[in-house]
Amino acid sequence: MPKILKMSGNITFTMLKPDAVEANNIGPILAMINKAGFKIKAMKYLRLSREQAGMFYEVHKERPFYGELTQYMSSGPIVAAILEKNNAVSDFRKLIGATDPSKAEEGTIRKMFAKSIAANAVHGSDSDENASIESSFFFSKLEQF
Ligand code: IDP
Ligand code: MG
Repeated sequence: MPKILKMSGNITFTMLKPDAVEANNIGPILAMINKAGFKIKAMKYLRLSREQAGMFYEVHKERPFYGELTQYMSSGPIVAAILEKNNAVSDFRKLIGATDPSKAEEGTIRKMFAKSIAANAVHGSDSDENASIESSFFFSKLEQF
């Protein structure tokens, strides 16, 4: 592939959130992600501390739901992964659907698996820049394939 086409937009970062893990939905969600054409470049299963969740979501620290969000995201294990595909960020946002599952389209991951606006099954980066920042929060170069 010509370098210019590979330069941006080909990776995104995701987390399968505590509600998805607790409900035994890791397998079904990963199957949807693979079926949609995303390749897994890195993956780990871990539990964030409250402080680590706070660091990850630092951009939201002034939002009213920040406390609830960081408590929730540290309430149980998650799966973190880097995904690769052309137009990864926007294609993945389409696959997961709206933040509020009651507003998510039919067939999206959040429509199918999310419990609420906070416990909404999956995270997806909102820009190429954040995909890169979020990926390196969880994974060293040695852990990316
Ligand atoms: P996104 O995950 O669709 O990008 P953001 O606005 O970036 O949505 O919010 C980050 C996360 O914060 C959401 O995925 C959700 O878990 C949580 N969140 C967003 N809005 C609310 C809310 O109004 N109440 C509780 N939690 C929320
Ligand atoms: Mg976001």
